[in-house]
Amino acid sequence: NTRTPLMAGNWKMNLDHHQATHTVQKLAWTLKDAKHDYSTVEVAVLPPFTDLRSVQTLVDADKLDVKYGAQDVSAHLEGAYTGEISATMLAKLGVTYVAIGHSERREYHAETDALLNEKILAAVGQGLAPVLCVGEGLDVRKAGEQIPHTIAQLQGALAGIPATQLENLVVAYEPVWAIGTGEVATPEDAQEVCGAIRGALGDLYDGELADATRVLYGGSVKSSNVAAIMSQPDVDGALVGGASLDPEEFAKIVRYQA
Ligand code: G2H
Repeated sequence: NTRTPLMAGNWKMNLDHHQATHTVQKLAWTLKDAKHDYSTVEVAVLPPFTDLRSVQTLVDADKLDVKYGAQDVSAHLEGAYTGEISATMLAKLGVTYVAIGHSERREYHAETDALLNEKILAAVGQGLAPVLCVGEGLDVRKAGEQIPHTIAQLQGALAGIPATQLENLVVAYEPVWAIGTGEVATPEDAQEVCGAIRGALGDLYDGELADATRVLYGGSVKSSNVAAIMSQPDVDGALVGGASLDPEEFAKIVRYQA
């Protein structure tokens, strides 16, 4: 396949803007020392909103190949929505990616598939690449319903959005039971659902879109387990939480082939 692997660090609510600058600088230096070729594995960080301007300034000044993104976006483009951040604002900051529907947003902010659908439209309308997060909780996994559950989330979030707007779509499969728990899905578990996601994209759209869309795995990825997960044919990268806060560890994850 022609999909360039993507390693995206989801910092969640960690690292202030000083720490963000240090972390990205250290990551870039470590990858430079390792002579990392960013065209073989793409690297992105998703810092808190308050860090984005600092990260942009650093990336521009040092001409870094590290991309950056946001962890959420408003469904609205402007107006009386106190506390929200729009896709237009993110686009102005040079943001490439935006996570949409992370399980922590679904759980703590009651985000529904219908809302995520609007957020995806807002993001792609401003040229941002959505990283749509899907995945089942433990009860669903125990019932063996992980595929229908995850595909229903995918269908709900993409409902009515034409393929022409999804050229930059990324999907992240994050089994909730594996998030921040140290409990990692087996490579076969990851492949099973990532493959089903690609199949569903083919059914919803066509083989071309399914083939071009990167499907990431997320959930307790670290340097010691990333290679096995990446060996699976339908896993095109990782959404990394805790392990992305340490730039040396994250660089090792990026360099999983080395
Ligand atoms: C899942 C993941 C990053 P962690 O939330 O999105 O976090 O790697 O800490 O399990």
